[in-house]
Amino acid sequence: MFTVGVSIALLIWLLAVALAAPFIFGPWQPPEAITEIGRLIDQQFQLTFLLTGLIFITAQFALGYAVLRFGRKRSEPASTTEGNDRWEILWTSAAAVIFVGLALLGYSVWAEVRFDRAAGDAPPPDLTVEVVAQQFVWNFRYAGADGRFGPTQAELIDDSIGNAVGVDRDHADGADDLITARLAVPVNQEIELLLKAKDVLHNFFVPELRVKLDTVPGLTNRLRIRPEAIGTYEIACSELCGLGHYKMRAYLDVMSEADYEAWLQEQAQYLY
Ligand SMILES: [Cu+2]
Repeated sequence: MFTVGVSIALLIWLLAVALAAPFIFGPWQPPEAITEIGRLIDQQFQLTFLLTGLIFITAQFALGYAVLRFGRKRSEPASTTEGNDRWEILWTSAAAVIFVGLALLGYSVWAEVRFDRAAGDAPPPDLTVEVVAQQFVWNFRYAGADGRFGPTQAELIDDSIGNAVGVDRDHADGADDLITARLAVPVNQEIELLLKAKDVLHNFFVPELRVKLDTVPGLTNRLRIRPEAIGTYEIACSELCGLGHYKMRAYLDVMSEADYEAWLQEQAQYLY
């Protein structure tokens, strides 16, 4: 016959296993990472999941055990406990060490993405593309054959003729700038993305790259990527940016060098 104590302990254990199972058996894994940084982030993620998962399971089983062990029999009088200082100190400091340790480990991965590669220490990029977000479209600008982005002016912005970023076509640097709807890049090259926004906050998110960074009006956020697998990947806006947010997406095409060159030439035909 199950007592209330046994039923509660079993319920706690069952809930703990049911909550942990999807993470252990992994029906919700992210898509495979296509960058070295992506794999570093995955390792960090898995370590965090493993440690916090073990702690979660241990704590829930201990809780169920405590219910069983210290549950009051109806015939006994109620009693109180003062707790155990030694155990309190032990698990509080263990939790502090684990969480601070994870944060320090994660910091080095984060710094690799945000500082070492995005800032001045990084080698010059093989290609720089400007990513300009607006409600509810992504625009990509390539510097063209001269390798220089032309100046932009707000008055020149005209979506109806495809000049979504307001590039000055009369300027020598701006005459050959390409503005495209897809982000094409050659595989295995160092790509620098300059993230900008025309109106509100948006967020550049490509799950396979494991990068997610806000585009902020008035700021240029830099992001370095080096995709290693040819393919097409979805770019989603990951910041609620207005009524059309749900349909704000574009595609990242990682191509062979030859395909990329051909794509660039094809796009240049549509230059106005
Ligand atoms: Cu958006």
